[in-house]
Amino acid sequence: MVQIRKLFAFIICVFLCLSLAGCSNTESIDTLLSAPSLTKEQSSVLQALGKAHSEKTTFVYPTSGSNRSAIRQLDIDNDGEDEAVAFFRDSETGINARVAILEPDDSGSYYISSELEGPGEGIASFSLLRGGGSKPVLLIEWTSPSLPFNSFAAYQYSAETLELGMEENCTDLILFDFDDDGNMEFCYTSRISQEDGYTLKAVKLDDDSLRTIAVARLSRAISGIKSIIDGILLDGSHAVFVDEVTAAGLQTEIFTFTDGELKEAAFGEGFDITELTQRPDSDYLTSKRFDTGTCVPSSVPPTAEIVSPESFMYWYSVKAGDVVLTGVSYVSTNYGICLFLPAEWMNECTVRAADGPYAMTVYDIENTDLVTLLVLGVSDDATQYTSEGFTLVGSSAFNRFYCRFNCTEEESEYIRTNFTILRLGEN
Ligand SMILES: [Ca+2]
Ligand SMILES: [Ca+2]
Repeated sequence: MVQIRKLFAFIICVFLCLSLAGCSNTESIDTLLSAPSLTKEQSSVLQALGKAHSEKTTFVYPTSGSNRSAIRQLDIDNDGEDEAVAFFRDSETGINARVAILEPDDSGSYYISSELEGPGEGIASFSLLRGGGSKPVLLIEWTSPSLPFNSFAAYQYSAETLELGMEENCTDLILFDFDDDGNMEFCYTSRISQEDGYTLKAVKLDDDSLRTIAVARLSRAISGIKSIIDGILLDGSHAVFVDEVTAAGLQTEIFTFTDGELKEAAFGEGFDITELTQRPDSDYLTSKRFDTGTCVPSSVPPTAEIVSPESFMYWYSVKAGDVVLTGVSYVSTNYGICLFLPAEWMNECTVRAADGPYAMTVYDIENTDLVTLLVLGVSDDATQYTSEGFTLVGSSAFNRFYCRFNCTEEESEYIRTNFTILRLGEN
């Protein structure tokens, strides 16, 4: 009877959790959601966990990343057969979440072959890294609401034993293939101590073992990390953009991955990328990927000869170690848009808020309007404006954006094709 109650509790849990996990887009969860009932494998995994743990066992769902399922079938020892990986918490044995690996037996039922307690109460994300060797790495980012940072732990599984390899605190962790060999590496920021600040480290699965291949010390002025993202610079090199919290606001440091090292992007043309990216607004984006590469926005103009420097947002990237200007735009964080303008305009143009319903107009030195931006709600009638020559350049969930051009065909084409909807906090 106890066993049945346990299993029943588990099934209630799994249905509750599945209904909460509807936003996931993994194949596994789609299959689970569309299944009329639990599959034989899932029931068997539930039974195995129910036998080994108390009634106070609940599943723990990863809160980010593409794998949001609490049970996932993966071949984590590379033997050609899937194991089940399950995340759960048994509040009778502790508050931290646990990971269990379950193997199918000859009759197709699952049994727990190995399980470990994680260093946190929740799970941010997990992934399976493959290197050149035969042993993949199960990488889990664990969360602890009571701590100012997460931790990650890397596990390998063989001979039915899950072993902990690397474990460290991390404020942020990203996966990307920064040496272009087809296998993912990972990169994370970690706090050394209050006095010694933070580091950025890159780790590669080489053959069967994890190796820290690059370490960079972050600016000593920072008090926290907002986020890290990967990007590609103008010269094609991989870079990590670290958005940092300082007493004065935010700043970004850029590290390039070259010759097996993380190098801080060098200064060029008299610019310091960190100074360029200092900004007080915590909601403002760190960087944005464009066709030409990833750029960081700045209010600092590239020269002193600009007629109206405060009108524009300048986008910088790094080429061969030098900071270079790659774009000029008008940015409206209110509307979440970025209107790129021909770079030569910055020396002779001004951007001004226009009259009436128009969001802004760019004027040349003779006060001729070159382009006017109109913002309408998604349900507003645009007929009047299209008859005045406005054309649609983009739309978001709330607005439609129109431009009226009074410039060359080439210039208007450039503005139309580069019009960008910014989604703050995403890239
Ligand atoms: Ca296997
Ligand atoms: Ca790689």
